[in-house]
Amino acid sequence: MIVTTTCIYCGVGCHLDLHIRNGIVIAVTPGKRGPGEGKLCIKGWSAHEFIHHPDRLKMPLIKENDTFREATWEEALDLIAFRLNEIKAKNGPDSLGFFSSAKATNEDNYMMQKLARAVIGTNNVDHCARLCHASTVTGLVAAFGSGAMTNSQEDVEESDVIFITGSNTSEQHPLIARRMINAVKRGAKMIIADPREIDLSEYADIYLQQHPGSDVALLNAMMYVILTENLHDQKFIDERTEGFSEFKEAVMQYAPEKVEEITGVPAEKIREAARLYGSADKASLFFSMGITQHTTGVDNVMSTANLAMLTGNVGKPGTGVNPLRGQNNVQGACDVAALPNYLPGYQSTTSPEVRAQVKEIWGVEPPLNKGLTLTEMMNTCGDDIKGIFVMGENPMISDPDLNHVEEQLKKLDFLVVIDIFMSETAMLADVVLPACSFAEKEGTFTATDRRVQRVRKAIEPLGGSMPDWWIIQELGERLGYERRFSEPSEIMDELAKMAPLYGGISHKRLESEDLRWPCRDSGDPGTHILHQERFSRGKGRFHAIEYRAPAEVPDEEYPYILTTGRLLFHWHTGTMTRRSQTLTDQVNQAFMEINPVDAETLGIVDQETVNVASRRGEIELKAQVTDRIKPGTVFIPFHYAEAAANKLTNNALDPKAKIPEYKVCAVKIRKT
Ligand SMILES: Nc1nc2c(c(=O)[nH]1)N[C@H]1C(S)=C(S)[C@@H](COP(=O)(O)OP(=O)(O)OC[C@H]3O[C@@H](n4cnc5c(=O)[nH]c(N)nc54)[C@H](O)[C@@H]3O)O[C@H]1N2
Ligand SMILES: Nc1nc2c(c(=O)[nH]1)N[C@H]1C(S)=C(S)[C@@H](COP(=O)(O)OP(=O)(O)OC[C@H]3O[C@@H](n4cnc5c(=O)[nH]c(N)nc54)[C@H](O)[C@@H]3O)O[C@H]1N2
Ligand code: SF4
Ligand SMILES: [Mo]
Repeated sequence: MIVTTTCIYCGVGCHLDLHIRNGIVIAVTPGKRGPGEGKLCIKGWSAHEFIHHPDRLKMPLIKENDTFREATWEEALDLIAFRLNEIKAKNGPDSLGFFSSAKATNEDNYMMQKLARAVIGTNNVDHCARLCHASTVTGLVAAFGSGAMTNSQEDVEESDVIFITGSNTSEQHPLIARRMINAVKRGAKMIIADPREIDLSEYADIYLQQHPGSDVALLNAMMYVILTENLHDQKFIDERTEGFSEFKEAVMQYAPEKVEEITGVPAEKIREAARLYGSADKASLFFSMGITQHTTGVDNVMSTANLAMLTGNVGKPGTGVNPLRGQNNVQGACDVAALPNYLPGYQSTTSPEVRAQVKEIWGVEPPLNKGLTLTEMMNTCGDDIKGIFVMGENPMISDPDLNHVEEQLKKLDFLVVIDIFMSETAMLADVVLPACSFAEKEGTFTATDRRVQRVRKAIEPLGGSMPDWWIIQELGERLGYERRFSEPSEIMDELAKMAPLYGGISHKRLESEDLRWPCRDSGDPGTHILHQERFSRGKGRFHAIEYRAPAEVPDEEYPYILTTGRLLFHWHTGTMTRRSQTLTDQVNQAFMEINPVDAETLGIVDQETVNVASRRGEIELKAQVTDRIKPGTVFIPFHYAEAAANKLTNNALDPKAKIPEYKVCAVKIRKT
């Protein structure tokens, strides 16, 4: 039997054909339709390997005297309901926090934010988007009125110039990189700006290797050149935007010669890149974590929006500002409002009309108090926050400054984790609940380009595991809320009633149609390109942005910049990919990339073990000597618990989006 579903790993959203024999998923082949166009990357091909892993959680677990014992669902859910009620009665609803999951379906996430809001009565609900594209949502909402990718994946093949910055596309969004390469083969030009030489640089006409954290200066200098050489689109600026004159005044302070000192990129190369992007008929811009994960994340994002508006590259095919969303369903988790400051469909938590409509559907009024972000909840454990309920996140590896995270989580009165494996975070929990994997449940994921796609049940739940939406509904019932849904399609119908962006989306339609939101009613075919006639907010807004240095810069004691990220073969905290033979055969050991010049200064040879320390912690791992990375900067992937990069990273946050600065901190390195 073959069941077609959507890939569990990245936001490209390739279709997987799961091959089932005797209730076991024995292989994956590419689905014929969908964004992958009949192709998959290696993670997709091996996505079945973790599903039946013997480590899968099979029964609810309750911790007693520091050890877990198995429990029935009844007992575990009763206990959780009792403890949540107790904490709420004593400290109020805002003493509880909910971490939702970009790995789970839209329906699971909708249920989670509804549990927080309608059942408990708090807006304290958030998820890993905070660590990821929070700055995108804040920055692009301010500039355009919508935080989503403006264009569609296939659309990049129409670009004349593709500008990629802070996205290692061929490793992190492989099937989008494939389309970019197709475009280059067809004659498109490519510009890459990245402190680390990524595989796609091979195809780049211009490669800029800026210092980490210097993007505002770099983008401002490109815009300086575009303005002084008259490459801007005055008609677009006049008709479609506002705020141009303050913006221009700010940018005119960033001559490439001055910016060369801040970025380390020769002025002439900045000019070349600006001319290429500025004179294109259709230029598209792609970014990801290299832009967002900074204390200046929102500024960086707004700068990309400035550049696109300045040259009229929004609202047409082959153009746009395209934040590549990471997790399989991070776009959807945001859409359904697993975020503290929105109701489903990015509707205001304070608007009286929205609140009235939500009340009518939910039967209870949504809370008015301002919700805390994930990073704020983590920082206030033990004080404001007494209990945290986690679904499908592993902050004990993925949050910044892990020693601090551990200290904080240990201050809680109560921690619940729902996961498919015993993650490092689950180990700290009072109760652990076993979730079904994506292969065992129905639902939808929303891909990076707003495309809502079906997830289909291919096998029965393994062990005693249950789907996340079911678990939350059971808990909600114990907390006094009615049981409404017998299957996920009904949850989607409630979402569609509430969120106009999803108004026309149903499981039934998705069987035969490719729908991208906004899709407002049953006759709406969905939207491939946003902001075509007008921006979502009316006029596009330019922002005057000044360069600010990262929160922590190298000094005598900590002389190197550490930047962190990921590899093609592994997924975040490794719970799934490190249980996949095909992927661990490729690489399964922590390492740090260091430039030969720095290696020589430190007397380090390739594959030697080194100790890397920041002000917050230290780890030991192998040095990989390579000139992919520039002198003065080192790179560590954050997948490995045994040498966790996040023991070193800085918990400094962007003031608006509250995203941590994963991409820059100061470290020292020594031989062991
Ligand atoms: N194989 C695999 N794929 C994944 C993931 C995974 O874990 N494994 N995770 C998914 C998720 S959730 C996400 S969010 C995406 C992330 O996808 P990406 O953002 O592409 O991945 P990263 O490795 O975090 O870093 C991106 C790039 O930013 C560069 N960079 C570092 N500092 C700076 C800077 O200051 N400025 C600029 N302009 N660039 C900088 C890095 O050198 C790197 O090339 O990937 C998704 N895809
Ligand atoms: N140093 C550094 N740290 C980073 C980053 C970085 O670039 N550098 N990037 C950040 C980014 S962009 C992100 S998105 C975060 C990711 O951080 P996390 O979301 O914490 O990382 P994941 O490993 O994807 O965790 C997902 C969890 O969900 C579980 N899971 C899988 N499927 C299901 C399911 O159906 N139901 C349930 N309940 N659980 C399931 C998995 O086993 C896993 O434990 O990491 C952030 N951390
Ligand atoms: S590109 Fe992304 S969605 Fe496609 S197979 Fe690879 S991980 Fe899955
Ligand atoms: Mo992410």
